[in-house]
Parts: sequence; C-alpha cells; structure tokens
Amino acid sequence: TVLAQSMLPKLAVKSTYRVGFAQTESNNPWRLAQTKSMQDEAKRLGYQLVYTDAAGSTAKQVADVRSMIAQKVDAIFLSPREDKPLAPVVAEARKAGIPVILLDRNIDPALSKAGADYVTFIGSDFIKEGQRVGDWLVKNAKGKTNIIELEGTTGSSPANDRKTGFDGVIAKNSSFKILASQSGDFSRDKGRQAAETLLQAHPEANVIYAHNDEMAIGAISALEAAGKKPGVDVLVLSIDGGKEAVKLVVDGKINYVVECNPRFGPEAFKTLKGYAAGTKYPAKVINTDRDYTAQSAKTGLAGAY
Ligand code: GYE
Repeated sequence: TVLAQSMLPKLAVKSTYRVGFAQTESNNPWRLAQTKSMQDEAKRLGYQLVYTDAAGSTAKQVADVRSMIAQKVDAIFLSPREDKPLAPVVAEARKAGIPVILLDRNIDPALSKAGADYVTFIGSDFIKEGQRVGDWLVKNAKGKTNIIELEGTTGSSPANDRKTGFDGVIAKNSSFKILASQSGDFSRDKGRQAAETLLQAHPEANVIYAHNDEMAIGAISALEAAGKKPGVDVLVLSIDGGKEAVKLVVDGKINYVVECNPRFGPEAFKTLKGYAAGTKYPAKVINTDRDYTAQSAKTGLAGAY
C-alpha cells in the first residue's frame, strides 16, 4: 500500500549509483549467468557494483549485507539464500536508510514485507514452475508414475515453492506417487548422491523431478551408473534451462525443462531507477519463463544461457 511504501528509505535521483549485489553462491551456470547479467548492466550504466559471493553460506551472506550497510552503498540487491535468516539484515538496511530489492529468491512474507521492509521482489513464479513440470508429467507420463523428487536448498523459497507447485498437481492425480523427496541442495554432486541412495531404496522409480538442472545432471550420472537409461527407463524433469540441460533434452536424456530466467540485470536496474523516480512497485515483479521439450529444445538451444 502507499502508506507502507512511505516507510521505505528514499533513493535520490543521481547520474550514478554505488549498489551492492549480495549473491548466494557461484557454483552453477545459473548463478554465473545471473552475476554476469548484473555486472554487464551496471557497467553499461556506469554504476559501481559492490559484489559479494556468500559461497553457499547463509551466515556469510548476512555478514556481506552488514558490510554493504557499513559501506553506505546507495541500495542493495539481495538474492537471499534462505527465506528466514536474511530477514533481520533487510530490516537493518531499511533502518540505515538503504533500500533493498530482492532478486530471484524471496524472504518469508511473515518476516519481511514488500513495500515496507524492501521495495519489491523480482524473480520467477516458482510455484508455477513446479506446476508446469507436474502438468507436463501428468500429460506425458505414459504409465511412468513412480516419482523421486530432488529438492533444492532447504529453507530457500525456490525449493519450498517448486515442491508446493509440483506436489499439488501430483496430489490431484491419484495414479501418481512421490516415493521419496530429499534435498540435493541445488548441487550436481549432492543431487547425484541423493539420487543414488533413493534409486537403491526405490528400484521401481521411473520419474525423477529435480528442482534444478544441476541436480538433474547429477541424477543422470546416478541412473547411468545403475544401468538405467535416463529419459527412457526413467523420465528426468528439471527447472532452470541452462545450455547443458537443454542439450540433454536434445539428446533425449532429459524429457522436460521449465526455464528459470537468470537474466536479471536490465529489470533490476530499471526498477532501481524507477524507484528513485517515485514509481510504486507491486510486491512481486515476475519474470517470464519458457520451457524446453524434445520438440522445442533444438531451436531453443541458441537462446539458452
Ligand atoms: O534454480 C538454482 C540456483 O534461486 C531460482 O538457485 C534460483 C535457483 C536456481 O542455484 O539453479
């Protein structure tokens, strides 16, 4: 609401800004594409980007934001690794007069409010991403109904919401069953390990739904090591849409990928400038995501990050 927005720190209209970007980790192509997009746009605009990489540590990310506050940056872009522990530093930034824009991951709405604690959230609709994967499966399963789910980082908004979206679709289709659901921390190697263990415990599994490409690629290694053909014996479904995964769709080892667009730079800085100029933003600014199937992957490959 307008009343709530009046609690947010103002941002002066200036020809250049010094802006923080608190990244959560850099261990996958999605993160690298997001960082590059932010750096490229800052450079194009002639802004200074104070970049930090929490390297997968929530505690470090909290410290990174505190150090940006101490350095009195003009504004902070934050991709919160987990949806609860970053809420206090968002409030600290507001009290220090520094507006925060959440990028790609959200904070628990019970702890931080758009328009009051931070300006807005820019990112994908993760519930919808999970639903799209579920809808594709229900239509294209051809009898494959025994699912293993590889979840993203525990306590992160995309892991929570991609699970909610997918599991909700599956719950409405009684022929499908989620045999097991375990975190692979959005990482290739942890995804492979989780898939290995779960495939041993559930040899009847014939679908793997991974919350991101990295874990799907890890699961493909686990399937091949177990003598199963990924994409044929076991359907593999994922979210992100990086080049390597889209190539695997072309090769038939992944059956379906919903894109999660990592190109944040232009929208992020446009929002920053708009905010300085007095534009009011909704709680969420949602990116558009395409998808990749066996039919569309070949032509889509050129546009994948
Ligand atoms: O899917 C994953 C990354 O927060 C939407 O985090 C992002 C997710 C993305 O590490 O690959």
